Amino acid sequence: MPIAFITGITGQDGYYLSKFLLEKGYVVHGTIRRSSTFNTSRIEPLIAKYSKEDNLILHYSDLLDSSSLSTLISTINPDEIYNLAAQSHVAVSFNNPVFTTQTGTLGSIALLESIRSLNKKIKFYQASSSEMFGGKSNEMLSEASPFDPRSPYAASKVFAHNITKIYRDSYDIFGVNGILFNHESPHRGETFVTRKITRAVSRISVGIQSKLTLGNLDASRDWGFAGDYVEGMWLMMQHENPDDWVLATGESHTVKEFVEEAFKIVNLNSSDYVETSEKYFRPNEVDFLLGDSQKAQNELGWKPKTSFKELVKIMVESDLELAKRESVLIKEGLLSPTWDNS
Ligand code: NAP
Ligand code: F7E
Repeated sequence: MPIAFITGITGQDGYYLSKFLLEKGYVVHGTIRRSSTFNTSRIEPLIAKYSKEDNLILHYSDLLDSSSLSTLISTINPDEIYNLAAQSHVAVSFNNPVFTTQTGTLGSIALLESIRSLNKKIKFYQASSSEMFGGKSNEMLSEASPFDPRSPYAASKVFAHNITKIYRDSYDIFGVNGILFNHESPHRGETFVTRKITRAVSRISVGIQSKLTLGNLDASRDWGFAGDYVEGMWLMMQHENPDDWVLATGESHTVKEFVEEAFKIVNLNSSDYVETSEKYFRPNEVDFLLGDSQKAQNELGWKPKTSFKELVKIMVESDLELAKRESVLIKEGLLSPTWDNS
């Protein structure tokens, strides 16, 4: 059975990728961070299903603790490493720039060094990002487009991207960069804009929220479904030669369009509920992102399967179920809504 090692297994992509690999028959090892509360809620169903037979094994680690990563790699000796862990929130990276940079850079170099010294046959996937392009023009972006990072987050991703290439070229290591454009799902963190919108729309629809406060409604993103993108990550690791590939849908929509589509699903008019606040504007904005995934389509046979409208519907419908349960808890006095102030 092939063995995968995933950093950031508790995140959105960690959930979809580990599910995908476990269903393929992999043994999956993942790193979790010690926290005062449980942080494994996304992967609980996978733990219940796969951990009894030791197909899913979790280890405490942190990207800032290179010795723990090296010990794990030498003990597990995986076939494939997926480096998904990061402080992945762009706005937060302006508030926590040092932590974001350390996490975004040290983990990748520590893992690559472990591969170089322990076993150069281990394949390495780096979670690169469309944020690296900067988004100042309306052009379609491909693997050949220049990087122009606009946040500490994006700058750290450029380092990790480059060091992966450097190890690939210098030491003949199978290191790939997946340059992924935004991908969302019902498991998306609730402070990213899509999930913030679908959570709010659902709560407004069941009468437990009154407004939705956002920042820049004109920013435009190429939004796909996370479940489609993890398959692309795996396909990159199965390709004959390591390389860099863009995964994107080839469509860009503004935040305003996402908002309008989400409210349409619950038959409400967004202009009755949406307001903007300076609080959610960033010191530097990525205005427009649109990806060209032709190379991945031609070389990996990868294709995005979920349209923009389907994605919004999947997320709103899933959040409606959560909102209905919250509504019951509020009526029973077991939950106090605080989201109108967030
Ligand atoms: P996410 O939901 O924010 O998950 C991030 C993961 O990293 C979580 O498991 C988190 O652990 C872990 N983590 C954070 N800091 C860490 C540290 N110092 N040491 C160890 N683990 C740490 O992100 P995602 O959406 O799944 O994205 C996965 C990766 O793809 C990230 O590297 C992200 O930057 C990149 N990416 C994402 C997108 C996208 O649209 N989703 C697009 C391009 C690239 P906790 O659960 O304990 O916080
Ligand atoms: O913002 C605007 C905001 O935080 C999208 C990460 O996964 O994708 C993600 O980064 C846009 C921005 O994602 C709010 O200004 C308006 O223009 O959902 P987001 P992101 O910054 O695109 C890339 C590819 C990654 O690699 C990252 O890890 O929406 N926006 N109003 C808002 N954004 C947020 N979060 N909250 C608002 O209220």
